[in-house]
Amino acid sequence: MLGILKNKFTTFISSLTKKKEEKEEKKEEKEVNKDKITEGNKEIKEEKEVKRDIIVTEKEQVLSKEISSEASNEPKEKEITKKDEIKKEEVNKGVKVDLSLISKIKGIFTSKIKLTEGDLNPAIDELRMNLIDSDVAYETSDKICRKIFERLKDKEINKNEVDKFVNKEIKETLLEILNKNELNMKFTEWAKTKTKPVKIVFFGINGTGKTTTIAKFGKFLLNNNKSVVFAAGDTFRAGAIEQISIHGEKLGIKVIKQEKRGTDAAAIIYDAVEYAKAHYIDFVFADTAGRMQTNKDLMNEMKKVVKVMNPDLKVFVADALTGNDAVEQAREFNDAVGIDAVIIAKMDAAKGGCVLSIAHTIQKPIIFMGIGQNYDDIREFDAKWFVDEMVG
Ligand SMILES: Nc1nc2c(ncn2[C@@H]2O[C@H](COP(=O)(O)OP(=O)(O)OP(=O)(O)O)[C@@H](O)[C@H]2O)c(=O)[nH]1
Ligand SMILES: [Mg+2]
Repeated sequence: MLGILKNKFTTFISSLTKKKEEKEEKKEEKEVNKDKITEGNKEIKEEKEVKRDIIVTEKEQVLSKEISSEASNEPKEKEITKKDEIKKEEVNKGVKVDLSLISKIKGIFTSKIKLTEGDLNPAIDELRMNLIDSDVAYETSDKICRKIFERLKDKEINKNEVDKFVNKEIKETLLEILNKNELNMKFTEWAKTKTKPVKIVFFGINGTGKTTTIAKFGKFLLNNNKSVVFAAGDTFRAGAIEQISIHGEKLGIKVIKQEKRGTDAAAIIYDAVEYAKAHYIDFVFADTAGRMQTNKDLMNEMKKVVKVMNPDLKVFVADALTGNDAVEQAREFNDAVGIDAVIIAKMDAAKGGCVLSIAHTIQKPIIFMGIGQNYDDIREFDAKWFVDEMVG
């Protein structure tokens, strides 16, 4: 599901690591060449010195022979001492090479590298394009990239830990975006802080997955030993009342409804809340008609529902497949009634980028994800899990 996004981040990390490695290799190559040149120069110099010493020794010998007519052992001794020195130099030369080798090997494990602006810019530009390609809105991609750039710029990192470091910084950046979460706890924990019945209304445009999500969410609560009642608040679309009734029947959940299409949605939802109070039911879920943010009448109906129901949670159901449109819709619904939380449906079929965009744009918690068409295809949103899935 998040494979594509994951690819983008791993490409980014490995491109940075590779770039750094290539640079380091070139640097090492240059150093080795420099060493070779220095070593060569040294050898030439030493050779010259040895030659000069030998000439000097020969000259000394001639001179000493000239000065003293008596045969003396001195020049021979001198010759032996010189030979020893030459040998010593050769041994020293060998030790020097060994030492530089050891320090080089050690350097591979300990030396640090710096991620410069020059290293980062092309990789960040590519990451930005890749995120946009994965349905992350431009604004959000840019924000993520700028944050990552600031975190990485001029950081000194152990050479063999570049990928680990970059990976950690990306994850922290994404968590910062996703953790703008006022629920900030598991849904069931949050629900315990509310008085019974906990009232939740679901909004969104046509076909995003509201009714299916209500059914799956209801099943989730039943699994957690909670009771729930549905309000058939979509009185606009033909077949909507029947659709939620069928779900209710299959799951054994009571549905409060008016058979007649066009009935006041707020009145049905009010009845459902009264029913829950009278029967000590834990939750009331109100379905609503799908609406375009441009449809004034339906948007006004939504405001009326909010006024009458006074919900504990106004949930926006986003369709992950609509990418950037979902972000725009979330913003407009939020402006109209103030969204408290988001459920992202159809994540099983989407690239997943809209999770980041919605969290960043409306700064509201994502509480659940729809991951298929069966009742059990819903999971509580966990930012850490999501980020681990994305970045690896
Ligand atoms: N693959 C997949 N399909 C989903 C998911 N959630 C909902 N759907 C499908 O999306 C379609 C629309 O779902 P509904 O629940 O009817 O959407 P709605 O928002 O209530 O639509 P309206 O009532 O017309 O506004 C259905 O075919 C669902 O099976 C999901 O998580 N994954
Ligand atoms: Mg519906």
